[in-house]
Amino acid sequence: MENQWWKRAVVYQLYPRSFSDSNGDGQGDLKGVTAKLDYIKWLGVDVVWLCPVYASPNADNGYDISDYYSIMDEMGTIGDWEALKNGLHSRGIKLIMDMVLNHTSDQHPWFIESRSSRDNPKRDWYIWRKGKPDGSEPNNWGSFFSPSAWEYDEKTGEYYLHMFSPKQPDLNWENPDVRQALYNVIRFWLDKGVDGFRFDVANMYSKVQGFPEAPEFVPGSKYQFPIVHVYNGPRIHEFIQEMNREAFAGRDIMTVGEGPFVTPELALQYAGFDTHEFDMVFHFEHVIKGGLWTSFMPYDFIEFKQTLNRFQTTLYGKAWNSLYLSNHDQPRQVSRFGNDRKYLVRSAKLLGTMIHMQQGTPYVYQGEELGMTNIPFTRFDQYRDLDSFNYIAQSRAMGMPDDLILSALNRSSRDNARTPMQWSAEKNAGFTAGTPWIEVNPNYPEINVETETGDPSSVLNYYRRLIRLRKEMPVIVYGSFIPLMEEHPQFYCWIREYEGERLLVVLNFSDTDAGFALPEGITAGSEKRVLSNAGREKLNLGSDTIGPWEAYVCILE
Ligand code: ISL
Ligand code: CA
Repeated sequence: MENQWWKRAVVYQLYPRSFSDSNGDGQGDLKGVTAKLDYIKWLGVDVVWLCPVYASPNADNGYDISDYYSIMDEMGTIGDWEALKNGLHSRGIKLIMDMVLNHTSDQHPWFIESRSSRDNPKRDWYIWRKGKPDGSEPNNWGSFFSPSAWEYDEKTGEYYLHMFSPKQPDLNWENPDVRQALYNVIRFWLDKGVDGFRFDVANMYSKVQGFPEAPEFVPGSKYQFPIVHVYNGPRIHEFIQEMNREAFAGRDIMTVGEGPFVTPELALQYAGFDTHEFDMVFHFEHVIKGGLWTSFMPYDFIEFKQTLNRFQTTLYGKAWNSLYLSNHDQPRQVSRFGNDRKYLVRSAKLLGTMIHMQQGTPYVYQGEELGMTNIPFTRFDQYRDLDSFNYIAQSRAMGMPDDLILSALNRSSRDNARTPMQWSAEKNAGFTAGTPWIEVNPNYPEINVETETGDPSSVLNYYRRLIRLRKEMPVIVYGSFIPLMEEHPQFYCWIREYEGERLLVVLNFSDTDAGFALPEGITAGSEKRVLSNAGREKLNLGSDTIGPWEAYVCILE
């Protein structure tokens, strides 16, 4: 069990559209990524997760696939992809691909056929339903990227289901031919030498058939997110086990399923050591507590700790955690959970320490290792994401004033995470010689790879240390997790324990000093420093003062 490579690995999530542009068209591409492989190697990560690069009209930046077997024009060619894969492999880095199997683009030939007539053989590959007798949608289901989850199709007089945008029709997983076609896709990429997959919304494949009305989720809204009908549906484990068996069992790969609304108990099933589903899941409980679009609200620190601690302790020895605060759908972590003004560097390091010292596989989202922040857009037309546009339209319809909408977007929009990677202090942060598809964050002259590489006290060099430590200390990979001071309003602390070795992690999540004392019942004579983000040499275990956003890690002796 302990020799699976993905347990010891650190994954780097790469959003290629915003990483590096090789030809000056303003969009990142595969050649751009290949040109930066020495940086990725130097960082020390073991795996790259590449967000979708398949053929796509890009309604949702590649999460709307029109051909699973080819590369989108803007990204390059299949030859460019091979060069990237070989470049990674020759450096000892694995490549995992993003797999979007819940839906396709409406431009996918399967859907074009499906919508062509009611008796087309591919009709049943998607989810078509008649409207209600009054002609309205089949039910009240709301989509994540538009009000209704149903789109009316004039030609055949029926509605199709799209849990995301109307350009992303949901596949009908009840149809075994659909499942086989998707397993072929997985096998194709495995045969090309990929080392695993991140499965997009992997707990949405099975929907409650009969399509009942959704209970109220957003009070008073005409359309409601059918959380209970589309997530963790009745056949979900059967489908995932079948996919595991038929498409990838026996291969030495890693799989991670994206799972909004996955509880620790469900994670035991999705990512159990012997459940034959995925190696791990991304749960969302610490980032969308209670629902969607909550990232613009201040978060509840105690609840945040409890949530993460519950995953840590419930999964230990039975299933594997994935560790993240950031990805391409979430605002920048230092802006949301840290202090991106007065304590930018300190709090960025503290958040990295939190992720890397917990039990599971850590994911670093591009730019996180620099301490990249949310972007201070002042106008709607600076935004690019369809989710942001949907939010603007729906909020305006509800009568919300524009300045409030803008301030919510500033804190929550997915575009915060999608601004170009900041390579240097040169024009456009060194991302492109042309005009970037989305504006570069104006803080790039200070926050960038080149400047931070040369600064031993940078966030970047701290991340390199975090990544290296995992290789050197088995307790970080395999240790159990013992939460401490769970009710403390400033501290997030825990102990990891493995083969008699104990690692103490002390994090002050606040702008003020906090008084530390090792809780009663925990005995230690002394401690030996492993890591500090504040130049601390020693910690007095009986009584000490921990500064704002200070992180300290030590071995208890
Ligand atoms: O971003 C969200 C809401 O603001 C999330 O609910 C997001 O839609 C959810 O995490 C699913 O995300 C994945 O599937 C989407 C795609 O847009 C995201 O980029 C992807 O990560 C549809 O494919
Ligand atoms: Ca380009």
